[in-house]
Amino acid sequence: MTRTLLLTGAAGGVGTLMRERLPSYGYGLRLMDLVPVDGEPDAVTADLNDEPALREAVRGADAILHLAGISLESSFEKILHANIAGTHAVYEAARAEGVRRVVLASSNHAVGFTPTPFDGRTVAAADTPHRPDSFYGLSKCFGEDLAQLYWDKHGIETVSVRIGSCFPEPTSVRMLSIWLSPDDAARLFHAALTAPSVGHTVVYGSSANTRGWWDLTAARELGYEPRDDSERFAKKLLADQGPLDPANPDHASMGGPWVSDPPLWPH
Ligand code: NAI
Ligand code: 15L
Repeated sequence: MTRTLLLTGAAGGVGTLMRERLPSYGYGLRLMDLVPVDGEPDAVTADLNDEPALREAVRGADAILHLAGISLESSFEKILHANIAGTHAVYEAARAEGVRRVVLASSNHAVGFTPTPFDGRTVAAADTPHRPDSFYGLSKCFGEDLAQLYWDKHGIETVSVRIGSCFPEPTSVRMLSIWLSPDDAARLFHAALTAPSVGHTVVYGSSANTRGWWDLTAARELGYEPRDDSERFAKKLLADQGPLDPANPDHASMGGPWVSDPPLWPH
């Protein structure tokens, strides 16, 4: 049976990659974004904080993949509106409309000040306290805690995915360790949408990277089986950029250069 999935942030980078992939897993996609979605006249064009529009988009959905929001650093006020109030609005709409499963796009920047594991050990989601590296990262911490609240209080289940770098290819040496290929992202989101009894589970979202920093056990327990590895990009990236250096403050934490100079949202 087709499951109706609301995809917020459908016009964005990950949203576009998932629109191309998730239908083959049997989902009927309902799309929403602040801006029109190319070639999708039925998509809902609205702010997450437009309650009637959001309620209508959520109504009848079986689950929500919540990707919408500011995906880089911005002023606290803008982050507050899009990521904090916006994510709260998604959970309120889910509660009001009886949606029982959300997959939440959290980020590695929720824990960006965690030291880079140069010792070769991997970091597990459950062991990592929040150490945001930006207001953006802070909003992802909020999202994870909000998901916990809506599970404990309202029985809405969430998998919070601390996504690494989800792009067609890694573009930095740091990304070799945290790359989530688009195909693996679809595998992971599908596992998160269908695994039984997740309560609120936090997982890291990366491919099976040779240089990976994260223990993917929690994601694998949902049924995720990553198939990609960034290693095929390593030779060129290392030749261009050199290896990560523990003495370089922009390499010393998992958030990379975000700890000192996060990329800014352009709008
Ligand atoms: P993106 O910036 O390409 O897409 C975000 C979309 O959200 C945009 O289309 C934008 O119009 C929409 N949006 C922003 N504010 C909105 C609002 N108030 N109401 C409705 N829609 C709004 O970001 P990307 O790369 O696709 O990321 C998707 C999600 O995954 C984001 O939540 C991001 O923080 C998260 N993430 C992405 C990573 C990546 O590597 N691409 C890594 C970690 C987390
Ligand atoms: C994120 O959370 C951002 O949304 C994405 O644009 C990348 O910068 C990614 O993290 C990353 O750390 O590479």
